[in-house]
Amino acid sequence: MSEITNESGSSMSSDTSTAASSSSSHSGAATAAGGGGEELSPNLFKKYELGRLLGCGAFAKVYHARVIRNGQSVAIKAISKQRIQMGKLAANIKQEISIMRRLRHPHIVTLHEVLATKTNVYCVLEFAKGGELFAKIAKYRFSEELSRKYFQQLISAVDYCHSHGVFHRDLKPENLLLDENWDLKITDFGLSAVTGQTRQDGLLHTLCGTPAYVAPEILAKKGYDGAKIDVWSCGVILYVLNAGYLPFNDTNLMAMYRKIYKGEFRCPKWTSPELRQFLSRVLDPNPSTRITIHEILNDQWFRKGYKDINYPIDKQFEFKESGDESRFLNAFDLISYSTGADLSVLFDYHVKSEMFVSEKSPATIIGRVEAAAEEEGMGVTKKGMGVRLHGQNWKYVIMVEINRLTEELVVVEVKTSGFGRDLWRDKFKLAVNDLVYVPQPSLSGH
Ligand code: ISQ
Repeated sequence: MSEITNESGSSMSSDTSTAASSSSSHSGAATAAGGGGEELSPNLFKKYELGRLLGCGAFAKVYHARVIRNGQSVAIKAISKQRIQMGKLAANIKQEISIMRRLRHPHIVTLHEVLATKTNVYCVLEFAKGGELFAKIAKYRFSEELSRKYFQQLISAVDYCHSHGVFHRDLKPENLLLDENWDLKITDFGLSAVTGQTRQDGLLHTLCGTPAYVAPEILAKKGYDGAKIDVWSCGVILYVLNAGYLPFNDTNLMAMYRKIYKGEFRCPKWTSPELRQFLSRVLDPNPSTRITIHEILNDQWFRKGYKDINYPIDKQFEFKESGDESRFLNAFDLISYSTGADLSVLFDYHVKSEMFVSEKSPATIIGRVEAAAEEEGMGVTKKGMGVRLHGQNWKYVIMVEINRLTEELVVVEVKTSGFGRDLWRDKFKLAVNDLVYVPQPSLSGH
């Protein structure tokens, strides 16, 4: 028997660690495993009957489930606590949960409740019966009207998020689901940032997002405006809805980045002149001239058939307001850290990557890195257009790789592990700081 805690902090007992039995009425549930590989009972928390696996990512698995009391469908996201013990990631999950609790919109997947065992955290989510929008795009080519309808629903939800100080930052078709009416539902706020995370310059600084959807200013790694990032991703999504394929794509990652950087895309022949014109304003590589959400909401192409969406609150699942915003997080914290063991050492091999763009030559950048390595007494091994720095007999490593982005610019990717990460942050970053390219606002927008 293991202890289960619900979002209000109260406890109940349930057998969650036993291997799944054949009592499940859903095929595919019999050997369901939690986000951490834990075997889940098909009778989860004596409250949910676990069904088939809907999807899985690096840190979580999503299952279909039914509320035993009323048979209602839900999606349960099982997140491995062992994996989220890695300081920052734990903060991400907590942030995801607290963000989702604050958002109520017809086109955003609702978080019903959060439960936890010693090993997993379970987010009980609204079930989107229609599955991934992405799967539909792969099957059908959408008409301009249908593309516009989904884009309108997307923008309505994104506008709502932004007005609540929340930026998604990882919008892509895979994060867009459809409900039983084939209406849009946005999910996965694991990478989103709240306004409070900006630095003094008011810009966000975490490298995030999926390459094909990443905005050019993220590549520049000089801080960016979360709202403009989301507008860019919405533009990529609109392009995919209309074309059925990505606007910026290449088997070579650097070639793809180059196209993103230049905002270089071609619309398929069936694209109307109005949509072409609109896309060029959304996929403007210059964030300062890129169309804003406010301007989108007033755009002629966008407004066709658009009715402002109301935000009805689903009373059945409405959270009881305790007036104490930290109550839930306290309960979550307690469970998260109650295993007692410091597992961070387990994840020391975990490699983290960050990038910056530079106008300097690879030789200049490598020279600067090597000089700093010498000061730190680290070993240096040259590798292609890059260098590997190692300390304490390769116990910690910093890998610096350089790739050309344009004729003038290179992308420097820095991979760190263990103590190497601290060293890069505290010593090396300072040594290369003045080599980082700062984009100049252009008047033409390109
Ligand atoms: C809701 N319904 C279907 C699939 C899902 C995947 C992730 C999160 C929520 C979901």
